[in-house]
Amino acid sequence: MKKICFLLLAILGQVTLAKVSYKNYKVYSITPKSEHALKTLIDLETEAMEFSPFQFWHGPTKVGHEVTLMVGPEIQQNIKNMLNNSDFDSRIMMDDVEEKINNENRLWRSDVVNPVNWTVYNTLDEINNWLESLAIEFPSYITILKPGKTHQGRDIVGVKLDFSPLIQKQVVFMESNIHAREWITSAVNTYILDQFLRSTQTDIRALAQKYTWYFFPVMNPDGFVFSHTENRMWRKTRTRYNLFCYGADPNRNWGYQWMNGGASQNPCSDIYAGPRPFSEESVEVMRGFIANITDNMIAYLDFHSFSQMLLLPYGHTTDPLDNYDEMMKIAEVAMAKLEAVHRTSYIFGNVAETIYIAAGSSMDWVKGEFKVPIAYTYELRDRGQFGFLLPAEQILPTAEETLVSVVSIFEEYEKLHPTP
Ligand code: 0X9
Ligand code: ZN
Repeated sequence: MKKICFLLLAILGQVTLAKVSYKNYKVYSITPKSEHALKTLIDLETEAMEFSPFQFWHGPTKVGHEVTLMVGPEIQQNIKNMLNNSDFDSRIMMDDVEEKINNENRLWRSDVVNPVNWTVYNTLDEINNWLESLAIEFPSYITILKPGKTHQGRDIVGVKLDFSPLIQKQVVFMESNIHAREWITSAVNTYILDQFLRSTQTDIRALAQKYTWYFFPVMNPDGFVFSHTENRMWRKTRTRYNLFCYGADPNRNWGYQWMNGGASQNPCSDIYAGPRPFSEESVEVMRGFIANITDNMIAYLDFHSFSQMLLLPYGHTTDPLDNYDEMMKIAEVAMAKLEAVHRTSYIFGNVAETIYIAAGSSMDWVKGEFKVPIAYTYELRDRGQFGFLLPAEQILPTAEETLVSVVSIFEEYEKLHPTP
């Protein structure tokens, strides 16, 4: 009996204390070719628990649509058996996830006071300290914002950038890292902010000065810290929902078409929508903040990874938006400009059509409630070679090409709606 208790304690200790290892985890790209194959994948997804030795990076949606599945060594053989069937197309995308995690940040890390330089991925403290340093360096233009706290008591930190605070302008909101593990997204967001402050390029200067900007590089600080310290593949918030499972998906928790497709009521699922809309403190805080600045909001951009896509609302339906044609036209030009920088190709279109049905996102809430004219979700690099574990040497090129496309979005919009 004593022995068993000891063993149990040891296992629990493993589970709660040690950093999760993904040694010998593989990532499969799988395409279900029949309804039966699709159902097998959906059943597997429903089974997923917090400590299951597998995790969907992109969940099953429909026949013919690619799924990304990470698989631990203990069930490798079972998955192989499952896939050994003409109902599935499959290939291995990644051989050892832990090796990719170890290589992700391997560049030289400077020990100067300010380590945000887009050659490594930064921690929450580093990002927040950097934002504070901008407020000191550019006191006339930058205001630090702390609209409230997360479930674990962390500040959600953002900045307002305004080059002419006395003149009222339209507002743009830029969010990233609502999903914890998508580290490239806050790196790109902070790069854009930095360029708006320092670039001497005329098109960038003109854009920066034209609007009032809100940057929130880390929308989900609790999850982000957890993805740095405990589990690199963490996606959700950190609210405890039962004995084993934590977190709701903060991009399924917003109160527009909540739970209307592509979301789950299982607290152990990676797309758990939460017990009710705005149940997550961080989401509730940002709802209050954003609702106060929408009067004059012209654009809402949110950054995710990975897949190389530019997505238009909505996530619950394939019905076109009121300004669908315009949004598609702008996307086409912006993605061509993006591709011209480093030959990175993007696809674009409605969320539900291009990626999958997904209701309850921040972008859909902003678009649905406030009819903000420009609303896009980026799925940044790559297409799956590294997935969420994009090597740090790709931060700068990813950020450069994304900035070019952001400039283009606003230029194209201006052409369609010239300001007098
Ligand atoms: O599933 C998501 O939340 C996003 N993809 S990710 O792989 N980064 O998790 C897609 C968001 C789709 N956006 C809307 N529903 N508007
Ligand atoms: Zn995401």
